[in-house]
Amino acid sequence: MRISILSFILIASTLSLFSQEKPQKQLKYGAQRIEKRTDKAMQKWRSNRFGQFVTFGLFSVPGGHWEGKYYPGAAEWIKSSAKISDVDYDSIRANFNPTEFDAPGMAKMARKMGAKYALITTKFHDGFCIWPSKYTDFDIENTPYQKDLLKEFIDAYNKEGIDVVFYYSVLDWHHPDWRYDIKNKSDSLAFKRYWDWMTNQVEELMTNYPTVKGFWYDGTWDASVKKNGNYTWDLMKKMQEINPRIISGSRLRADEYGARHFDSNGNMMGDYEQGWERKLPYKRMENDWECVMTVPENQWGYHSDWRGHVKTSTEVIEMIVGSAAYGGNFMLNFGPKGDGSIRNEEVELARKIGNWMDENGEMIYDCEYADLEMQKWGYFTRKKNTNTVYMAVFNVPVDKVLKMNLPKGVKVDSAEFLTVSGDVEIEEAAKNEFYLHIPKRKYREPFVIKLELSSGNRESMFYVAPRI
Ligand code: FHN
Repeated sequence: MRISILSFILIASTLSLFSQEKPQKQLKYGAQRIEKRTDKAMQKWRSNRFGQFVTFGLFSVPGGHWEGKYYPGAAEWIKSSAKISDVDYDSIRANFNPTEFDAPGMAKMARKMGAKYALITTKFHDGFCIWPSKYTDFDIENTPYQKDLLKEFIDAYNKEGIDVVFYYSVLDWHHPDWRYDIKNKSDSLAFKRYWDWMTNQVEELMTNYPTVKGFWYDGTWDASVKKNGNYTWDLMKKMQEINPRIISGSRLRADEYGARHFDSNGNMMGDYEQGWERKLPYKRMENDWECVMTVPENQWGYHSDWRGHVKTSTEVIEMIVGSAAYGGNFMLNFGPKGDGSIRNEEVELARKIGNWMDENGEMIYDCEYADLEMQKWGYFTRKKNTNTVYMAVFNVPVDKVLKMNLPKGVKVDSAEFLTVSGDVEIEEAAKNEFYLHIPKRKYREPFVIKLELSSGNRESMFYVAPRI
């Protein structure tokens, strides 16, 4: 008896220990808000769902080769991987002349691919700026090209109705005041100078290109940034002062304890989760999020010699769908060549994706997580704040029967192919279980079925979409 009382006390105290909420820290530089942003700018960002990432800069010239040697790593890192001296790297700048950079052509290609927003590397880790910056000579103005490439890009993309976001690397291999860590007073002073310089550049970008919708910061993982979380807060506030609608991902931020992306209380810092690089969550997400993806395994800047697996259009389409299905955005990277032209593989890929998006984009744009049990044949998305649900079918069962379990009381009122011909027959096979019979033939491409769902006699619909 004594033992059982003792064990009871032990179990009870253990349980109460687990049920206790983690003590929250008082943070000065943590998350700015807990809930999602609801303003128009963020709603637009969210409804975009699919975008184009453009990685372009001096590194696009060597394209993964230096002094006759092939470097298999990410081509945009060649300065670091080939240990190129500052002087040698600067010789690329002195000859940089991307005369084939056809911004209007690229923008048209992006629009036809279905991209609703685009991202471009304004300054990569190498520190080179693709706009004429009054804060550095290491910029496009000091190349044979001379013209403002960033302006060409943003004007052309905006003209095609595409929003533009700026990639900006905080890490800077070129600036003398950049520090990886802060070990003494002099590091601290240098890093402060660097941060002020960088803030000026951001202000310059926001002032000179006022239609920019957001900033995509990168290279924020070093100790210098983590030890100065307040700087990241200040930069965020500065941007909001200039443009209250500006959107910034979680990569910029660190709190006073050095926690990145999510503060020490677990709350996201920034407007969307920016950690999904070359991977997707494939689960319900609390926050807005975005995946950025390369075409080969890990090449962002132009590499003349792609080795290993190169993604097919079907794979990419599945990722676009897989992102929308879990309430996220998807960005596909393009790495123009050193002369500014786009490689054929990327042109072809964009064309194939565009064909599919043109017919099926209805299930991507302005769509959200459907809150339905995903099935082996593919993914559900749901048109925002409606009971219109889409099924994207990637794996067609041999018997051509698409099964689904729906929440209690939910019914399939109608089901029809979005673009392929033929009828879809609805069978209510069991309680909460529906079978869709599709024509018995070969399906060569992923296809979409549009459903109208209802909750029968129940008063409320099966899912009350959050009004975001
Ligand atoms: O180091 C970069 C890399 O080159 C590329 O730009 C990616 C894109 O998300 N970001 C960094 C690594 O996280």
